[in-house]
Amino acid sequence: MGLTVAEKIISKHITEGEITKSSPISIEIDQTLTQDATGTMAYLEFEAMGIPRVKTEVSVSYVDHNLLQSDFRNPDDHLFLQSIAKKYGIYFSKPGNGICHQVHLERFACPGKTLLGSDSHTPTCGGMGMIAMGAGGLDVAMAMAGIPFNLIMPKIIGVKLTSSLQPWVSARDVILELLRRLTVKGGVGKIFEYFGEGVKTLTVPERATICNLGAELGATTSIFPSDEMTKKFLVAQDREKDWQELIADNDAQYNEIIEIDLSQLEPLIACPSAPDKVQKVSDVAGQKVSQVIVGSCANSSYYDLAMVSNVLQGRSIHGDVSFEINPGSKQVLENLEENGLLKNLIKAGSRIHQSGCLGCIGMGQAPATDSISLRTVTRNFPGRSGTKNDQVYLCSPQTAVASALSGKITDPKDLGAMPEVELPEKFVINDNMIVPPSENADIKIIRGPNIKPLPEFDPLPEEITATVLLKVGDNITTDHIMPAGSHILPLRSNIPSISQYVFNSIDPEFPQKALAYTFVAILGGENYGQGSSREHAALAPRYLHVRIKIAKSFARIHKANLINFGIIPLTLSNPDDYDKIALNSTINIKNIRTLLLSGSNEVSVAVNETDHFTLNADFSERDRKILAAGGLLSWARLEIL
Ligand code: MIC
Ligand code: SF4
Repeated sequence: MGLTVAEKIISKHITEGEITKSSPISIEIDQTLTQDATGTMAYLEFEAMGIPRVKTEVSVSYVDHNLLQSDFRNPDDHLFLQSIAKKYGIYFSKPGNGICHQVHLERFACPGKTLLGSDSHTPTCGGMGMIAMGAGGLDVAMAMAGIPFNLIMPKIIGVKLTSSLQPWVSARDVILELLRRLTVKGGVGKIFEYFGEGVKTLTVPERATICNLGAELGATTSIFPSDEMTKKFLVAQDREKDWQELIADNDAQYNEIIEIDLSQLEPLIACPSAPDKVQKVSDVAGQKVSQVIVGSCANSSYYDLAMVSNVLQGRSIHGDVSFEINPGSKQVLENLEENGLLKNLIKAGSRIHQSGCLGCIGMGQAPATDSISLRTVTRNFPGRSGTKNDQVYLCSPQTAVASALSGKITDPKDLGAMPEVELPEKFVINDNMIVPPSENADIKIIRGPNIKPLPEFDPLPEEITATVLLKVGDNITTDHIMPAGSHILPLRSNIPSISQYVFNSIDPEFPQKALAYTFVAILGGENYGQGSSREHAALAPRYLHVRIKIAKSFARIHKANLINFGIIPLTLSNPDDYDKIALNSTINIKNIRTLLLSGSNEVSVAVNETDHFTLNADFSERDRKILAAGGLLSWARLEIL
């Protein structure tokens, strides 16, 4: 039987398990990436392993999330990251060089390779024909130490693209269409592999946009083949040597096939406050907008900003709109300048910021009260923009610029003929903001006073009696659990301090209450922990004595992070039991350690000493040992390091 592209890459990298769906597998990781917000912790974890130099082919440390040096803490983190990179054999992408996924796609991504990144949008590089996955920082630290990555072999969904996009309809609309059809939990446990004639019409950055936002489906990753289009992009990046053809065999079998006729798509938009609340732009057109942002790892490539520039030529942004450009990378900015495209942006009245995540993660650019903000960013979870009750809509750069011109949500087709965008045959390449690792390992690590050591955690006891201190509904995001934004991001390397913000928007008293108990439990609904890969959403609750999470279902990366930090994620065997467990109930699980280690798939809990429920304990053998040891680092120290 023939193989899909994903299966071809996985079979070259597999070290344990079978390439059949649902089998636990381990795969070798060729490349890693970290960003500053998850990276400081990942490198503290890597240091704790005592390995002298990374064992990957390429590891890159990016600084893109927190660029706001409002006091010493942020620049201290940057220096820490730079010195660690030098010492351990890691490339360092300086603050201002761009968003990790955009820069990685331009300068490091290679067809056929595996990439693990401590950021949930790592699948962006699937646009280059690689298996690129998001994970918690500790999993990335393990990969840097040469330890294979463990996951459950996902289902492979073939997405057949036919025909080609109409003018003004973009790659963004392709993935918005999938989000409309499948919702934010429709991709859990799946790889989306694109094939069909329509694929050939999409450039690598367009493919990257689609793979990037596959993360919002909850997918493990998304992937395109590596073909002539891929070669063209690599030639333009002066990296032709990295190209190899990689296409699915004719008789490859997908677990399921979804078809999208590109010519039938219209401009789409995700309404507040979830990436899957998708409607046609024409159905919500006419609402007044006060802020429009083109940026983020989803949509700030050269093509995106060149399109915006061409649309703006000879025009002016509407008087009531703040129009902001967050370029994906310095390369994008430099090439716009080289090709005379920056001037249209400036003349039209755009606010041009440095390359980075910025408002996408609430680092500035908060919208005004009761106003609509239209963004090309990845997520519009409630409050993520930094404003309470925000109204953030997500759309393509084409829809964004059309709306910035008219002052209201506008279908770009209303602008008449779409301008052509010419992609450079060769980009201007200037890697002077990427610092290569040092050959000399005798480097002093610079550690500012805000960088605190990793907390140590106890092994799992035999019996747990925990209090349910929080009961939440479906689709709780890691932004709810461990918020980001300009006050909180500087604390990412200081667990005692950052833990004070856990569940801040749901129950600001949670941290104080939790510390008063020995064990705390949390009850959630479906898709608990969707969104960001931030391991702080597991690490900080663990610091606050959370030891059990019970939910109807969990998002993949969050579940892995919970296990990595010794919090037991259990699912309700009967979802109706959710209503029977009240806030402040006491939960008792006897023999938990023995049950887990014996491979039992079920545990019985006593609620308030009277009711008894069965919970599913769906774990691999390795997960069980990690939970018993109290977390991945303790287990690794015992068994593999
Ligand atoms: C995000 O988009 O939510 C982030 C910020 O990039 C996160 C990482 C983080 O919280 O540091 C992600 O997607 O993993
Ligand atoms: Fe940065 Fe936003 Fe992309 Fe996350 S989603 S990596 S915050 S640009």
